[in-house]
Amino acid sequence: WASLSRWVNGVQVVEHEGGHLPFEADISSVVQGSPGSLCRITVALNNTLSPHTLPPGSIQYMADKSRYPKNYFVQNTKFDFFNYAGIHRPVVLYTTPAAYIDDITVTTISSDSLARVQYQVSVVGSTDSSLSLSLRDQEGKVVATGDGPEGQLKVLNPNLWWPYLMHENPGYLYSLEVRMQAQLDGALLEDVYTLPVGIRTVHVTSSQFLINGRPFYFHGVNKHEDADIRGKGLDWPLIVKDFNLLRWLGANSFRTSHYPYAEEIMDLCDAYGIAVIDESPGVGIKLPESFGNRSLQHHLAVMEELVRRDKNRPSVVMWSVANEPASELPPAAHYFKTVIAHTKALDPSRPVTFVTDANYALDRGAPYVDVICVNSYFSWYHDPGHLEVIPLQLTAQFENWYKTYQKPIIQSEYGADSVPGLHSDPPMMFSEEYQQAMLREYHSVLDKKRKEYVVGELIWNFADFMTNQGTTRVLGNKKGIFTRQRQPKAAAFVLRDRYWRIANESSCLPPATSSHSLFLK
Ligand code: GCB
Repeated sequence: WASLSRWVNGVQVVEHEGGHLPFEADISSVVQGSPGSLCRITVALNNTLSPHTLPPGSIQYMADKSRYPKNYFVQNTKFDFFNYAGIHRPVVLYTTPAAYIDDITVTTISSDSLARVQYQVSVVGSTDSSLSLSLRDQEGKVVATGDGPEGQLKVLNPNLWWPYLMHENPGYLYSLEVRMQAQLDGALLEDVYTLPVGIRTVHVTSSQFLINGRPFYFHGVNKHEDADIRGKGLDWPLIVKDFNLLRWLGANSFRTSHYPYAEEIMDLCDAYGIAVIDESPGVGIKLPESFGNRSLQHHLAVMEELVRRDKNRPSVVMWSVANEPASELPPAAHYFKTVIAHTKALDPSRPVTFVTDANYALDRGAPYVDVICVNSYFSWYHDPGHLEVIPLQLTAQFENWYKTYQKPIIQSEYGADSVPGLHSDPPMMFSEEYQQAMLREYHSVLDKKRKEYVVGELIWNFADFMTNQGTTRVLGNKKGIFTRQRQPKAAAFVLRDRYWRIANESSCLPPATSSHSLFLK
């Protein structure tokens, strides 16, 4: 939704702008009845998108009375997925003691033999509280303890958090138990919060993306929160299925294109070792008025909400502040400089990017990113049907970007639509064979450049998904390597062979586990 208001027993308790990210309201003062008495919660949602919302959009009134009824209008957007309305994720009612643990921030630094878990805890409701912390490993053994609102826990011989297929035990999580005791009006209050903690580091050089000091290559996907029946709504069996497919594919990463995903999905990324490029809903920022101060202030606020939600997740290895904005426009320089600097100030521990499809020579946001993320659709939107142009055009794309910026590059989107079951020899557009052939052409160039400075490739898209209707969409976008029902197309097998081969080349997995068998945790 674009904005939401909520009333309890007729009293407005909260109003929030923007979807995808959590917010809350303290309703104690309006639910004062006796236990068991009824209380009415009213929610009003508005999914109208304006030039100042994220994502932006605009309402267009159709004035031509000969063609449209009176007051006829449409919602225009500049993004390629269905603008589902409604509440897509759980709404919970919870209680706390009058004084409680409000927030925890954890960052980790490590060498092979020693890790430091730095923590900060904030308490609300009391100025007289004490905190004690204990860190347990997966066997339940306490490996470090601490106290007070900030400090460092030292862990000897830590089990590091590794991405899937980079280690035989990926996604290792400790659990940090934080206990608070507070005095309030003569009463002793207690609160406990347990936070999963993964110990890992992320660094970027001019040509590498390092996790725990080792070069990491993103071989993964772009996703959407989308499926039949539930649309965008959270659906546990679907999530479990998707993670099984990711592991079947040998994918070690995904980008949350083009908005923050449900926390339940992020929990599985932490636990399975799927590295995430965590993207804000800054998609389709194209209109000049969407680069103004009002939009900028909202974008900064959204980044605060995103970082606050996901800052403690080891799976999140980079923030993406936007997808394919009009970054060649003059105001884009100040806009992206500001959004990226703000995100880095909120979280100095992670690299920041945005995903571009602008020309390397004209892009005004690229000077501020840590990693260049480029989308391209050679032989699809450009030179349709001409697979033979890919090697030359893709090589030039990488070389131009690298020469200009000397930063690592991720091919953050590439792909072709295919209608499942449509076959063609020679490969023609929209057939499964064309999608396969296009992948192979891209891969031949990626195989050369990943030895130099290309640090990842994310296919567009994991699965087919719903979009607005249009002459280029056939019941939605068909660039999935799986159908919308999660059945593999021929392209899925091309990627599966490739991802497992890349993983085997670079991992420290013992040979027995690097087969094609499903890697179950
Ligand atoms: C893009 C967009 C993505 C679209 C995709 C496509 O560049 O980032 O949202 O769905 O291309 O298939 O056109």
